[in-house]
Amino acid sequence: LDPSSLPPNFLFGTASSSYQFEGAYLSDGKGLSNWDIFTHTSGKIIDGSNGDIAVDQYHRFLEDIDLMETLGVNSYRFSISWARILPKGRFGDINRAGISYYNKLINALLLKGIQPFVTLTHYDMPQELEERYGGWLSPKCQEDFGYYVDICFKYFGDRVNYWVTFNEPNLQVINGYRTGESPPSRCSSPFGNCTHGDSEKETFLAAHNIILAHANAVHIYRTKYQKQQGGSIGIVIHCPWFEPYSNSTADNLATDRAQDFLMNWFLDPIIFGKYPAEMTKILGSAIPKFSSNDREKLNKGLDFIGINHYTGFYIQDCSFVVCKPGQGGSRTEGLAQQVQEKDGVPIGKSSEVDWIHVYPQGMEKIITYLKERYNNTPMIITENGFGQESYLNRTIEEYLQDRDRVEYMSGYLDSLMTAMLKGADVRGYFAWSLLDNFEWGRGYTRRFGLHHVDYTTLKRIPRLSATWFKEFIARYKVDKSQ
Ligand code: GCO
Repeated sequence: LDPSSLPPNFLFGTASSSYQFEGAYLSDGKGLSNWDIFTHTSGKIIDGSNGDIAVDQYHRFLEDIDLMETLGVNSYRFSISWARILPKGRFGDINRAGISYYNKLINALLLKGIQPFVTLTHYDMPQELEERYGGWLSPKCQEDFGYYVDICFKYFGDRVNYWVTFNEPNLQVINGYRTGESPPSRCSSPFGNCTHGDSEKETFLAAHNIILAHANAVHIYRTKYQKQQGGSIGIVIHCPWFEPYSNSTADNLATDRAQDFLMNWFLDPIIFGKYPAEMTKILGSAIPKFSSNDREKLNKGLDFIGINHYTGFYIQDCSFVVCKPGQGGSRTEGLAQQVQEKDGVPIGKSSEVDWIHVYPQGMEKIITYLKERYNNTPMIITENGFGQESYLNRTIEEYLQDRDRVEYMSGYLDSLMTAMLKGADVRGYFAWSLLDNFEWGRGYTRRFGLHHVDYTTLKRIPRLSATWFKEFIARYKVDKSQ
């Protein structure tokens, strides 16, 4: 493992998101977001918790930046809370205190030589927009998003070199409109307490509106700001690695479909102006169409691909096995089932988190796949990380000795560097996450931090992995300064 193979100006950072970190959910004029409403609805979050306080980064950002300085990172990925800037979306005023908070955060980062890497929305939106017209189901949201991002570019863009429009919109729409695990909590089958909806259509409609909102945001940035501000703009996609279950043609084709129905679904339109052929063929009228005007805007609609990569799955074709809907087994999921075991053997070492198996080869494979499909468009690993489950009831000391996380990160970084040595254009790596934080439906039961958070005092304590990451970055720096 030799970080010296990484190019100069490689971004090293940790990632976070506003709802998972900030807290201060009613402070200084912030409006309510769809996540505020969702977590305050009973039965949605496993431990009954919410992000009202989260890890209180809103009040503790200076302390957190000190932790980053100690790590030696040169970038911080965070998201802006849309409802903190526009409490009622475009149907109300700009919240000056919100602007001032992000200005303080950005300036404090820059003072320590840490580049802000800004996600414009990480799953959250003002609740007002959900209520007025059903959020992303309405094309009107494209204009709302345009209005919002223009404000962000205008107020912060002079100091921000990296913008991400959406975080994992592929998971956002699946969780919001198919499984109901996220707001607006609509789902196909009435299990749990989600609202029954026509998820076969809604998932693709919401995705379509998000793709067009992305294109519109990029258009605004490119025409009004990019030249003078000089930054770049991209999108972050949830990208696990899919490995064919067997070497049969059927499983290979199913794997292609699984990739289409999860990642290329967003990346193909943004880069090539159209949905993957296989999706259009299988879905017919269930997937909306792009007009020629849309296609124009979509053409090469990003400067980099943000990759959130954690794990790998095997993919099985559904003609020969009984597939489970929700894991790829339905028509709208491409009839390609995701499983993590073959003949009882998991794809990689199991971790405490059910969906994460440690499969470091997946990092090189996914990067190489995207490099080939998208002509080596610059890529940035915007998230990679390892979780601990709190039901195992450890002592703090035990949580701090996170050897498994160190092993995970070093394996994945190794695999990343191998892909780069073979020519992949990767520009950065962000670990999820700086601190333990609010893990969506899992509340505070799952810990992803390089630093442990004591939830009674909110004290941050570095884990072994923080020290390890710090030493890794230091080796890179020494080499680059020679
Ligand atoms: C995302 C992720 C993060 C999670 C992380 C660990 O969408 O970017 O959901 O917010 O906390 O992936 O599961």
